[in-house]
Amino acid sequence: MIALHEKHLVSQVELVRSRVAFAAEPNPTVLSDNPLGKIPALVLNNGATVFDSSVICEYLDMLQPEPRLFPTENEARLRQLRWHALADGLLDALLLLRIEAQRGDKLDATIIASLARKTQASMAMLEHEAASLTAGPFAIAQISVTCVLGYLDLRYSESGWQAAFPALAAWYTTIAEHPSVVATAISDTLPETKLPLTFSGGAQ
Ligand SMILES: N[C@@H](CCC(=O)N[C@@H](CS)C(=O)NCC(=O)O)C(=O)O
Repeated sequence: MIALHEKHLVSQVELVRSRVAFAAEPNPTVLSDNPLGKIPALVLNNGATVFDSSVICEYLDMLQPEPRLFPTENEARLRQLRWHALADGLLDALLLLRIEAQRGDKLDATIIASLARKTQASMAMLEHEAASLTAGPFAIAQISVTCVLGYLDLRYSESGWQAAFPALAAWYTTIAEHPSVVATAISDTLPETKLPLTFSGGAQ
């Protein structure tokens, strides 16, 4: 959604609210658009579907080259793809951690510890590289990192990520005012669950 706003293409897309959950029966409508049962999925006028979010963003670059989300120059492209992979994998780990943590007495402490360790290491790497990450244009990597930080605020509000990773937090404060980020602010009515994740500063 942030990318659609950046490209000024929101008015050309019909938004459909879809309910999905990893630990539940897949939503049949979503499944018919994306066999992985995940959102987002984009259905084109000719009926073809495009997923996942990074492929949708590549498609938006084809439709509307500016502002560019995926640089064409090799080195800049590789940097963006690497940060995007990191942010995307981090978000997957945070989603899995939440699912595992909510399994009550069936939860697996080894899985929780492993995911917590990976999220700590990933955040530490983003913090370490924050100067170059945040100096760049607002492209695919910066959008993915914005989504992860927004998710941390939504679901892991007690993780202390802002104190542990101050450079990322300072950047997020300014980027949260960006029109495309304001327009897509996440809100949810689900009750807040205390999740087992506390970040520590610096170290991986
Ligand atoms: N890497 C994928 C992740 C998509 C994803 O995990 N979406 C979640 C919602 S935020 C979902 O649809 N979960 C349902 C499921 O895993 O069954 C992307 O960027 O599109």
